[in-house]
Amino acid sequence: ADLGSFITALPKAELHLHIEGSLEPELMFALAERNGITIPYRSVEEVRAAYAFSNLQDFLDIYYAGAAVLQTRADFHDLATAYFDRAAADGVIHAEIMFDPQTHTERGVAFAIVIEGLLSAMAQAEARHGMTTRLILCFLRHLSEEAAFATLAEAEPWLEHITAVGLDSSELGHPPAKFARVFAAARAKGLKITAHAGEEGPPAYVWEVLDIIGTDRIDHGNRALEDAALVERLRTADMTLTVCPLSNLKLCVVDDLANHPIDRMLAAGLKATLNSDDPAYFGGTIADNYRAVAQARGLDRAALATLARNSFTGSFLPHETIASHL
Ligand code: ES4
Ligand code: ZN
Repeated sequence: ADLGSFITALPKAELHLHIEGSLEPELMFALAERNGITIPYRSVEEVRAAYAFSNLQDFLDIYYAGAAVLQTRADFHDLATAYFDRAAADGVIHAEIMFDPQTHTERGVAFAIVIEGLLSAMAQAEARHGMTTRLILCFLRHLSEEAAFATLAEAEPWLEHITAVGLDSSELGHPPAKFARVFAAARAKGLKITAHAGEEGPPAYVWEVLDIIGTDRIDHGNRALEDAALVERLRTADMTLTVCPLSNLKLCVVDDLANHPIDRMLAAGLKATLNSDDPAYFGGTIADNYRAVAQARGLDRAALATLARNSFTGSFLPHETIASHL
Protein backbone atom coordinates (compact mmCIF):
# COMPACT_ATOMS: atom_id res chain seq x y z
CA ALA A 1 0.00 0.00 0.00
CA ASP A 2 1.20 3.58 -0.56
CA LEU A 3 2.20 5.88 2.29
CA GLY A 4 -1.08 7.82 2.11
CA SER A 5 -3.15 4.69 2.74
CA PHE A 6 -0.72 3.58 5.47
CA ILE A 7 -1.31 6.94 7.22
CA THR A 8 -5.10 6.73 6.96
CA ALA A 9 -5.10 3.15 8.26
CA LEU A 10 -2.75 4.01 11.16
CA PRO A 11 -4.89 4.34 14.33
CA LYS A 12 -4.43 7.91 15.54
CA ALA A 13 -5.54 10.19 18.37
CA GLU A 14 -6.09 13.87 17.68
CA LEU A 15 -5.07 15.97 20.70
CA HIS A 16 -5.00 19.52 19.31
CA LEU A 17 -8.18 20.51 17.50
CA HIS A 18 -10.20 23.68 18.03
CA ILE A 19 -13.78 22.73 17.19
CA GLU A 20 -14.53 26.31 16.07
CA GLY A 21 -11.59 25.93 13.68
CA SER A 22 -13.22 22.93 12.03
CA LEU A 23 -16.00 25.15 10.61
CA GLU A 24 -15.77 24.63 6.84
CA PRO A 25 -16.98 27.52 4.62
CA GLU A 26 -19.88 25.41 3.29
CA LEU A 27 -21.25 24.90 6.81
CA MET A 28 -20.55 28.58 7.64
CA PHE A 29 -22.86 29.59 4.76
CA ALA A 30 -25.52 27.03 5.71
CA LEU A 31 -25.57 28.19 9.35
CA ALA A 32 -25.58 31.88 8.34
CA GLU A 33 -28.67 31.19 6.24
CA ARG A 34 -30.35 29.02 8.91
CA ASN A 35 -29.81 31.77 11.53
CA GLY A 36 -30.45 34.82 9.32
CA ILE A 37 -26.93 36.13 9.86
CA THR A 38 -25.03 38.16 7.27
CA ILE A 39 -21.41 37.20 6.69
CA PRO A 40 -18.92 39.37 4.80
CA TYR A 41 -18.40 36.86 1.96
CA ARG A 42 -20.38 36.16 -1.21
CA SER A 43 -19.15 32.64 -1.90
CA VAL A 44 -17.24 29.67 -0.52
CA GLU A 45 -14.40 30.58 -2.89
CA GLU A 46 -14.29 34.11 -1.50
CA VAL A 47 -14.07 32.72 2.04
CA ARG A 48 -11.18 30.43 1.15
CA ALA A 49 -9.41 33.31 -0.60
CA ALA A 50 -9.61 35.30 2.66
CA TYR A 51 -7.63 32.56 4.44
CA ALA A 52 -4.18 34.00 3.78
CA PHE A 53 -2.48 34.84 7.06
CA SER A 54 0.85 36.45 7.97
CA ASN A 55 0.69 35.57 11.67
CA LEU A 56 -1.50 34.17 14.46
CA GLN A 57 -3.47 37.41 15.05
CA ASP A 58 -4.40 37.69 11.35
CA PHE A 59 -5.95 34.25 11.58
CA LEU A 60 -7.63 34.82 14.96
CA ASP A 61 -9.47 37.92 13.69
CA ILE A 62 -11.07 35.87 10.88
CA TYR A 63 -11.63 32.80 13.08
CA TYR A 64 -13.55 34.77 15.74
CA ALA A 65 -15.63 36.49 13.04
CA GLY A 66 -16.53 33.11 11.48
CA ALA A 67 -17.74 31.77 14.84
CA ALA A 68 -20.59 34.34 14.78
CA VAL A 69 -22.74 31.95 12.71
CA LEU A 70 -22.81 29.47 15.63
CA GLN A 71 -25.98 30.27 17.59
CA THR A 72 -27.98 27.19 18.65
CA ARG A 73 -27.36 23.76 20.22
CA ALA A 74 -27.99 22.26 16.79
CA ASP A 75 -25.27 24.46 15.27
CA PHE A 76 -22.65 23.23 17.75
CA HIS A 77 -23.89 19.67 17.33
CA ASP A 78 -23.68 19.85 13.53
CA LEU A 79 -20.24 21.51 13.66
CA ALA A 80 -18.79 18.79 15.87
CA THR A 81 -20.54 15.97 13.99
CA ALA A 82 -19.00 17.13 10.72
CA TYR A 83 -15.56 17.10 12.40
CA PHE A 84 -16.00 13.64 13.97
CA ASP A 85 -17.23 12.15 10.66
CA ARG A 86 -14.13 13.46 8.85
CA ALA A 87 -11.82 12.39 11.69
CA ALA A 88 -13.23 8.84 11.71
CA ALA A 89 -12.68 8.60 7.95
CA ASP A 90 -9.10 9.73 8.59
CA GLY A 91 -8.38 6.88 11.00
CA VAL A 92 -8.82 8.90 14.21
CA ILE A 93 -10.06 6.54 16.94
CA HIS A 94 -9.74 9.05 19.79
CA ALA A 95 -10.29 12.83 19.66
CA GLU A 96 -9.76 15.43 22.40
CA ILE A 97 -11.49 18.55 21.13
CA MET A 98 -10.95 22.07 22.45
CA PHE A 99 -13.64 24.72 22.60
CA ASP A 100 -13.53 28.44 23.40
CA PRO A 101 -16.65 29.19 25.49
CA GLN A 102 -15.75 32.89 25.85
CA THR A 103 -15.96 33.40 22.07
CA HIS A 104 -19.64 32.52 22.40
CA THR A 105 -20.66 33.83 25.84
CA GLU A 106 -19.16 37.24 24.96
CA ARG A 107 -21.68 37.54 22.09
CA GLY A 108 -24.65 36.33 24.12
CA VAL A 109 -24.69 32.59 23.38
CA ALA A 110 -25.05 30.74 26.70
CA PHE A 111 -22.38 28.33 27.93
CA ALA A 112 -25.10 25.64 28.22
CA ILE A 113 -26.05 25.97 24.53
CA VAL A 114 -22.44 25.50 23.46
CA ILE A 115 -21.55 22.56 25.67
CA GLU A 116 -24.85 20.70 25.26
CA GLY A 117 -24.47 20.81 21.48
CA LEU A 118 -20.88 19.54 21.66
CA LEU A 119 -21.66 16.80 24.20
CA SER A 120 -24.53 15.41 22.13
CA ALA A 121 -22.26 15.24 19.06
CA MET A 122 -19.56 13.51 21.13
CA ALA A 123 -22.00 10.85 22.37
CA GLN A 124 -23.30 10.30 18.83
CA ALA A 125 -19.78 10.02 17.37
CA GLU A 126 -18.82 7.45 20.01
CA ALA A 127 -21.91 5.38 19.11
CA ARG A 128 -21.60 5.75 15.33
CA HIS A 129 -17.86 5.47 14.85
CA GLY A 130 -16.78 3.46 17.90
CA MET A 131 -14.35 6.24 18.74
CA THR A 132 -13.63 7.80 22.13
CA THR A 133 -13.81 11.55 22.71
CA ARG A 134 -12.86 14.08 25.38
CA LEU A 135 -13.59 17.80 25.83
CA ILE A 136 -11.02 20.51 26.68
CA LEU A 137 -12.25 23.97 27.77
CA CYS A 138 -9.85 26.71 26.66
CA PHE A 139 -9.47 30.12 28.25
CA LEU A 140 -8.78 33.02 25.88
CA ARG A 141 -5.46 34.52 27.00
CA HIS A 142 -6.16 37.97 25.54
CA LEU A 143 -8.98 38.30 28.11
CA SER A 144 -8.53 38.79 31.86
CA GLU A 145 -7.85 36.34 34.67
CA GLU A 146 -11.21 37.42 36.11
CA ALA A 147 -12.98 36.43 32.87
CA ALA A 148 -11.25 33.03 32.95
CA PHE A 149 -12.42 32.51 36.56
CA ALA A 150 -15.99 33.41 35.52
CA THR A 151 -15.79 30.83 32.72
CA LEU A 152 -14.52 28.15 35.10
CA ALA A 153 -17.48 28.94 37.37
CA GLU A 154 -19.89 28.57 34.45
CA ALA A 155 -18.39 25.16 33.70
CA GLU A 156 -19.10 23.89 37.22
CA PRO A 157 -22.33 21.94 36.34
CA TRP A 158 -20.50 20.09 33.53
CA LEU A 159 -17.20 19.26 35.18
CA GLU A 160 -17.70 15.51 34.85
CA HIS A 161 -17.88 16.01 31.05
CA ILE A 162 -14.77 18.20 30.84
CA THR A 163 -11.39 16.47 30.96
CA ALA A 164 -9.00 19.40 30.84
CA VAL A 165 -8.60 23.14 30.57
CA GLY A 166 -6.36 24.83 28.01
CA LEU A 167 -5.04 28.26 27.09
CA ASP A 168 -5.25 29.68 23.59
CA SER A 169 -5.62 32.86 21.46
CA SER A 170 -3.02 35.66 21.08
CA GLU A 171 0.23 34.45 22.63
CA LEU A 172 2.60 37.42 22.32
CA GLY A 173 2.10 39.85 25.19
CA HIS A 174 0.05 37.31 27.16
CA PRO A 175 2.48 35.17 29.17
CA PRO A 176 0.99 32.06 30.81
CA ALA A 177 1.74 33.21 34.38
CA LYS A 178 -1.25 35.60 34.11
CA PHE A 179 -3.45 32.49 34.50
CA ALA A 180 -1.51 30.60 37.18
CA ARG A 181 -4.28 30.97 39.78
CA VAL A 182 -7.12 29.92 37.50
CA PHE A 183 -5.18 26.82 36.41
CA ALA A 184 -4.48 25.98 40.06
CA ALA A 185 -8.22 26.23 40.73
CA ALA A 186 -8.96 23.98 37.74
CA ARG A 187 -6.39 21.45 38.94
CA ALA A 188 -8.03 21.43 42.38
CA LYS A 189 -11.30 20.45 40.65
CA GLY A 190 -9.59 17.40 39.12
CA LEU A 191 -9.10 18.82 35.63
CA LYS A 192 -6.02 18.13 33.52
CA ILE A 193 -4.13 21.09 32.05
CA THR A 194 -2.69 21.98 28.68
CA ALA A 195 -1.56 25.33 27.27
CA HIS A 196 -0.50 26.78 23.94
CA ALA A 197 3.13 27.90 24.27
CA GLY A 198 6.08 28.48 22.01
CA GLU A 199 3.95 28.88 18.88
CA GLU A 200 4.84 32.57 18.43
CA GLY A 201 5.91 33.17 22.00
CA PRO A 202 9.50 32.79 23.25
CA PRO A 203 11.04 29.87 25.19
CA ALA A 204 10.40 31.88 28.38
CA TYR A 205 6.66 31.25 27.95
CA VAL A 206 7.28 27.49 27.73
CA TRP A 207 9.37 27.68 30.92
CA GLU A 208 6.47 29.50 32.63
CA VAL A 209 4.04 26.80 31.56
CA LEU A 210 6.31 24.15 33.12
CA ASP A 211 7.42 26.01 36.25
CA ILE A 212 4.42 28.17 37.12
CA ILE A 213 1.37 26.41 35.61
CA GLY A 214 2.59 22.81 35.64
CA THR A 215 0.76 21.47 32.60
CA ASP A 216 0.19 17.88 31.47
CA ARG A 217 0.82 18.82 27.80
CA ILE A 218 2.08 21.71 25.71
CA ASP A 219 0.28 22.76 22.54
CA HIS A 220 2.78 23.55 19.74
CA GLY A 221 6.08 24.12 21.63
CA ASN A 222 8.06 24.80 18.44
CA ARG A 223 10.15 27.61 19.87
CA ALA A 224 11.37 25.41 22.73
CA LEU A 225 13.97 24.17 20.25
CA GLU A 226 15.75 27.55 20.59
CA ASP A 227 16.75 26.65 24.18
CA ALA A 228 18.79 23.48 24.76
CA ALA A 229 18.13 23.46 28.51
CA LEU A 230 14.40 23.68 27.82
CA VAL A 231 14.57 20.77 25.36
CA GLU A 232 16.31 18.74 28.07
CA ARG A 233 13.63 19.67 30.60
CA LEU A 234 10.79 18.69 28.21
CA ARG A 235 12.56 15.41 27.39
CA THR A 236 13.16 14.35 30.99
CA ALA A 237 9.58 15.32 31.89
CA ASP A 238 8.34 13.18 28.94
CA MET A 239 6.16 16.18 28.05
CA THR A 240 3.85 15.66 25.09
CA LEU A 241 3.95 18.40 22.43
CA THR A 242 0.90 18.67 20.17
CA VAL A 243 2.51 19.87 16.95
CA CYS A 244 0.49 21.17 13.99
CA PRO A 245 2.56 21.39 10.78
CA LEU A 246 -0.01 22.84 8.35
CA SER A 247 -0.98 25.40 10.99
CA ASN A 248 2.70 26.29 11.42
CA LEU A 249 2.98 26.81 7.67
CA LYS A 250 -0.20 28.93 7.31
CA LEU A 251 0.65 31.11 10.32
CA CYS A 252 4.25 31.56 9.19
CA VAL A 253 5.71 29.80 12.25
CA VAL A 254 7.76 27.95 9.63
CA ASP A 255 8.60 29.44 6.23
CA ASP A 256 8.38 26.12 4.41
CA LEU A 257 7.32 22.59 5.43
CA ALA A 258 10.72 21.48 4.17
CA ASN A 259 12.09 23.27 7.26
CA HIS A 260 9.52 21.89 9.71
CA PRO A 261 11.21 20.72 12.97
CA ILE A 262 9.07 17.60 13.58
CA ASP A 263 11.92 15.13 12.95
CA ARG A 264 14.37 17.29 14.94
CA MET A 265 11.90 17.09 17.85
CA LEU A 266 11.81 13.29 17.63
CA ALA A 267 15.60 13.10 17.28
CA ALA A 268 15.93 15.25 20.42
CA GLY A 269 13.85 12.69 22.31
CA LEU A 270 10.75 14.90 22.56
CA LYS A 271 7.30 13.29 22.64
CA ALA A 272 5.84 15.04 19.60
CA THR A 273 2.42 14.32 18.09
CA LEU A 274 0.77 15.49 14.84
CA ASN A 275 -2.54 17.36 14.84
CA SER A 276 -4.68 19.60 12.64
CA ASP A 277 -5.33 22.61 14.98
CA ASP A 278 -7.93 24.48 12.83
CA PRO A 279 -8.39 22.22 9.79
CA ALA A 280 -10.95 24.40 8.00
CA TYR A 281 -8.58 27.36 8.07
CA PHE A 282 -5.22 25.67 7.57
CA GLY A 283 -6.07 23.47 4.61
CA GLY A 284 -5.87 19.94 5.93
CA THR A 285 -7.06 17.21 8.25
CA ILE A 286 -4.87 15.26 10.67
CA ALA A 287 -4.04 12.66 7.99
CA ASP A 288 -3.15 15.53 5.62
CA ASN A 289 -0.72 16.78 8.31
CA TYR A 290 0.90 13.34 8.56
CA ARG A 291 1.15 13.11 4.75
CA ALA A 292 2.52 16.64 4.39
CA VAL A 293 5.40 16.17 6.85
CA ALA A 294 6.07 12.63 5.64
CA GLN A 295 6.68 14.08 2.21
CA ALA A 296 8.40 17.33 3.23
CA ARG A 297 10.75 15.73 5.78
CA GLY A 298 11.00 12.21 4.39
CA LEU A 299 9.51 10.50 7.45
CA ASP A 300 9.38 6.71 7.15
CA ARG A 301 6.65 4.41 8.42
CA ALA A 302 8.47 3.82 11.72
CA ALA A 303 8.60 7.58 12.44
CA LEU A 304 4.90 7.98 11.53
CA ALA A 305 4.01 5.03 13.79
CA THR A 306 6.02 6.65 16.63
CA LEU A 307 4.06 9.89 16.18
CA ALA A 308 0.75 7.98 16.25
CA ARG A 309 1.86 5.99 19.31
CA ASN A 310 2.81 9.27 21.05
CA SER A 311 -0.73 10.53 20.40
CA PHE A 312 -2.11 7.75 22.62
CA THR A 313 0.53 7.90 25.36
CA GLY A 314 0.04 11.70 25.44
CA SER A 315 -3.75 11.48 25.58
CA PHE A 316 -5.93 12.04 28.64
CA LEU A 317 -7.40 8.52 28.40
CA PRO A 318 -7.11 6.17 31.42
CA HIS A 319 -3.84 4.22 31.54
CA GLU A 320 -5.53 0.86 30.83
CA THR A 321 -7.19 2.28 27.72
CA ILE A 322 -3.90 3.75 26.52
CA ALA A 323 -2.21 0.37 27.03
CA SER A 324 -4.92 -1.29 24.92
CA HIS A 325 -4.04 1.04 22.00
CA LEU A 326 -0.27 0.35 22.03
C1 ES4 B 1 -5.33 28.78 17.66
CL1 ES4 B 1 -3.31 28.03 16.05
C2 ES4 B 1 -3.95 28.76 17.46
N1 ES4 B 1 -3.14 29.36 18.33
C3 ES4 B 1 -3.65 29.98 19.39
N2 ES4 B 1 -4.97 30.02 19.63
C4 ES4 B 1 -5.80 29.43 18.77
N3 ES4 B 1 -7.13 29.31 18.76
C5 ES4 B 1 -7.48 28.63 17.68
N4 ES4 B 1 -6.39 28.30 16.99
ZN1 ZN C 1 -4.23 25.55 18.69
